[in-house]
Amino acid sequence: MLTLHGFPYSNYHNMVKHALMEKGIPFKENIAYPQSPELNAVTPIGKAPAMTTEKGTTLSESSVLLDYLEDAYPENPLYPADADARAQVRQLMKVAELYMELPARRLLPAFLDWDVMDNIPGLAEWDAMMADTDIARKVDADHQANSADFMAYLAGKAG
Ligand SMILES: N[C@@H](CCC(=O)N[C@@H](CS)C(=O)NCC(=O)O)C(=O)O
Repeated sequence: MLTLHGFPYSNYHNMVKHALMEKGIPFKENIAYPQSPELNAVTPIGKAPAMTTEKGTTLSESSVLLDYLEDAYPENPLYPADADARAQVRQLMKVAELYMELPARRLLPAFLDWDVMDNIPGLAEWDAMMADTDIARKVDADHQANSADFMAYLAGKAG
């Protein structure tokens, strides 16, 4: 059985876990924290999540894991069938990762100091934008859940 390695409060871990659950793929969850011996044993960079496939291959990077699940388990697709629409979903995933999650992640230390948070201009507008998790559906004609939904939604949760 496929194993997902990571920890429950990781947004990246949860992107992949949501995809596994939505697609109905049986999996084991191995709770492992960044840079721990358990995680370092299955991924060269020690970040969560990582995955051990049914063939025993170890993989890391959440977008790679999402693509792998779609390729290996095509039932209950999380990407549209049309190549252009698929590219648009992947575009949203990339935008969510590079320009939403990674900048938002820099704010995490500020959670330790609420005065800092109160003084960040535009934070309320950012939160409102991130609450609109339907962004991926706007380019997905069949209005089914897709991998960009999970990536955009959980990128928002990280901030
Ligand atoms: N680009 C990676 C990022 C994963 C990542 O940063 N995971 C965090 C946990 S949410 C982590 O392991 N951080 C510890 C570290 O960077 O050493 C992915 O998409 O999987």
